[in-house]
Amino acid sequence: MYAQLVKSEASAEDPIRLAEFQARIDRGEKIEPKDWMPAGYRKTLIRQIGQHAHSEIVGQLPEGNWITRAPTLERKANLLAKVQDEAGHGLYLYCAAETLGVSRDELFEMLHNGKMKYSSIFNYPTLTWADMGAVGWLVDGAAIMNQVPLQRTSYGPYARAMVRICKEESFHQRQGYHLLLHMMKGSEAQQRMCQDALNRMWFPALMMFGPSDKDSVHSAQSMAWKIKMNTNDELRQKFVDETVRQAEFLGLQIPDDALRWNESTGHYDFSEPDWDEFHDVISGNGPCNHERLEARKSAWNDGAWVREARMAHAMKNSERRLAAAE
Ligand code: BYC
Repeated sequence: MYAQLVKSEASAEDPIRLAEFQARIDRGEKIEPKDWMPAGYRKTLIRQIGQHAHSEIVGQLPEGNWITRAPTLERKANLLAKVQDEAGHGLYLYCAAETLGVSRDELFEMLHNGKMKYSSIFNYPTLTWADMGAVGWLVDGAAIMNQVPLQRTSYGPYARAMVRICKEESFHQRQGYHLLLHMMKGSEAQQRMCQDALNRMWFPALMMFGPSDKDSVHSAQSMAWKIKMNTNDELRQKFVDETVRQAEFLGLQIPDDALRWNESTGHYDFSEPDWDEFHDVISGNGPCNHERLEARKSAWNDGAWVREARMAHAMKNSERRLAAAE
């Protein structure tokens, strides 16, 4: 459905219309669903918002795995609330994507057949309880760094969805950090578990910001359209600068020998992630890609009866309303 929309828009694009659209973006105006937009703008938004929505619901899986094993009732309640929040974020984002003319079914189909991506980070396993802390601290921390500027993105429904998401992400980040603070006051075995979680998650967290700027395919156009507000490297650097101090406070060591404060730039220097590993993971060959996708596909298939029952109920209701009107 949306493919046809994009095609017809592309054929109707003339330079004056494109220039007017760009002028609106440059003036900082929000673009709303019924406004005219270039086909590429619509397509890029569907790709980014869709990928973001998929990341939220796939992101429930590594943490959902630990709800039954949380060590206290309070931790269990926190984790449960966080995982439920991620489902909510998925819903706001799918709704924002739908305003662009793509249906929820089309988005799920593209997730299931591998045409659309979700964040690379969720293809790594969560092996210990300390991973729940590291996910909150690093993964939600990276998400906040990326998403706070998106509250000012040019597409109205996306910008508005991001406001609530960011508020909730900051609770998520703090619950992760609090969990690690608590464990770091515990036994040596618990402290080792925290360090091990950081060792495994540090570079995958850096990969969440996408390839380095020189290899980023979409950044230049997305920034001109204010779909993205910062480059991948700018946000990665900001994340490193803030996270190093948080690691020091926890008493944890960032697993990077090249990490050091650079007086002249006013930032930390750090090692690049292994980009071959990144490309492997985003092309479907990470440690948990298969498991994650299978879990999403089964959830979709197992829920078919609910969707059918709701459709049947809606049909009956509308038939009743029609009969009453006659
Ligand atoms: N994982 O030209 P580039 C969350 C793909 S947090 C997978 O730089 P772009 C959550 C990219 O899609 C995560 N794929 O792309 C947190 C493109 O491939 P296609 C979700 C990645 O779009 C806690 C290709 O690489 N957040 O939800 O300008 C708990 C070239 O890259 C990744 C968002 O999605 C990656 N890490 O920039 C639960 C935020 N990086 O599409 C949930 C919004 C790159 O051409 N998204 N690729 O096949 C963005 O800001 C941007 O889409 C990115 C990538 C910075 C991620």
